[in-house]
Amino acid sequence: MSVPVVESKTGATFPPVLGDSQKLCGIGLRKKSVLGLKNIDVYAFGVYADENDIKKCLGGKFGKLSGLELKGNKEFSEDVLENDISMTVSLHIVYGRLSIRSVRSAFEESVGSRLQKFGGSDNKELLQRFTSQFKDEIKIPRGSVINLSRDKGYVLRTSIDGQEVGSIQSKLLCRSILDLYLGEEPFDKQAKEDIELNLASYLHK
Ligand code: DAO
Ligand code: DAO
Ligand code: DAO
Repeated sequence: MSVPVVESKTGATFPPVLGDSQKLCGIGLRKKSVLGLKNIDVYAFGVYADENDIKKCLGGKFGKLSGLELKGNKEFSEDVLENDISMTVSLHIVYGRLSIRSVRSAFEESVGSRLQKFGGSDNKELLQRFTSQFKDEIKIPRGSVINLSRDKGYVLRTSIDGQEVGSIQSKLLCRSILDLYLGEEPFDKQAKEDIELNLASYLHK
């Protein structure tokens, strides 16, 4: 993708490249049902990945397969999640009344279930250390951009509107967060397919 991509329902606009090497692979929408009554759009998201990392980490194993053969290939998506590939998920907040309290509880539900799935039972401390950073006075108005980046060495770095708010080295946490978008039960299935197809295309460039 070489021009900004606009998410049609929300108008959120994603630059084609982040930093100097991460390319936009696909966009989607995170919804949440409230009390089983209505679905609210919480944020639009874009997933970015470093093309060179993809080639370096996965080219040997998957480079000979065509895009079609890689589509829906579980091992390929698993390896994208597991390897030391620089990636960013960029969240563009569209819900206008987001409180830190609801971020904290959504996080515990979505990320917490993955921490349990991939890390076993004893991750309460990691989760708590993490959510304790979500201070009540932080404001996340509509239009805020939260970037969650997996840097080299499985460091998860978080920024809000370009201001770094924290970083933590945890392969498990990186994996659990990316799993929300690229795992077996993604927030947006169509987005996951688009992202995987683009990731696969980097192998052949
Ligand atoms: O106002 O109670 C409400 C509904 C809020 C839903 C919030 C979902 C939060 C999703 C996580 C956002 C992460 C930035
Ligand atoms: O959509 O369920 C979800 C969770 C996505 C990850 C949320 C990360 C929120 C980071 C907010 C930082 C505030 C200090
Ligand atoms: O305890 O080592 C530490 C510092 C942890 C900083 C965590 C910052 C969390 C920012 C929110 C990220 C949401 C994915």
